Amino acid sequence: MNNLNTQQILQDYDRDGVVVIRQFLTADEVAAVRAELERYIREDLAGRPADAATMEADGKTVRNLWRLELHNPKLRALAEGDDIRTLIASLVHGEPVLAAVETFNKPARVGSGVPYHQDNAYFCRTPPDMLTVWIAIDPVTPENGPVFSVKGSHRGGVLPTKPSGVRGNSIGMAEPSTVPLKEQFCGLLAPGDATIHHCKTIHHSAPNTTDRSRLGLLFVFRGSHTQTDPALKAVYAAAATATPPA
Ligand SMILES: O=C(O)CCC(=O)C(=O)O
Repeated sequence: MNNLNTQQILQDYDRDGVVVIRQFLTADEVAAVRAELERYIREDLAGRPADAATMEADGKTVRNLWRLELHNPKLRALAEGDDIRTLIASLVHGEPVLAAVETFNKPARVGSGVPYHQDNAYFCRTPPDMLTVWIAIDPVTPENGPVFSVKGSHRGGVLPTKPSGVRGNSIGMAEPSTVPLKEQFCGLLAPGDATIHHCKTIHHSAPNTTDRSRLGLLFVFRGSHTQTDPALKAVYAAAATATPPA
């Protein structure tokens, strides 16, 4: 990881609920992640349970890999590196627990969009000390479906939801944000750059209609002091049953 200005990261994250960190992974780490993901899809995925992946509508291209913290020791070890844990501890206000390692592949031409949502509608934790580190493995451009976030939205509650019918993103917001796209934070990233977003930050992304994929690797952490919120969990369970992820 690059030398970090932790104070600046904390300040931006607290204010906006999303922060960008350039060169979070080195070029060598990005190359190793890409090679490992390609190998995993080619050699291991068929032997994993159905909930290890969500496919795009073509039925053959990977939209998401899930539960890599269980299925892939190399990627788990990367997420659990000391530098990352130290940074995350200050953002989740406690001891970080790695909750998930996953991908949003957004493949060329067939990569689907992600509806407006807040992650805590899925994570259901209280207090909401949970976040996602979203690491670009491919360049993220205005054209290939960058993640847009509504700055400051983490300071409100979890807004009303509705089942989205989108495989891999079963629960969306009942109403999209009224903040115009041009005022939202747009995560334009070079390979190795990352964003970190709070679990209540409203975000979404468009389909990828370009000829280049937009692969993102995600590390999700929670503070060890967080608990499941039963009310949020009941709403999520109903949506996940209506649209199973795999
Ligand atoms: O990668 C995307 O397009 C969406 C990612 C997302 O929803 C998330 O990081 O929680």
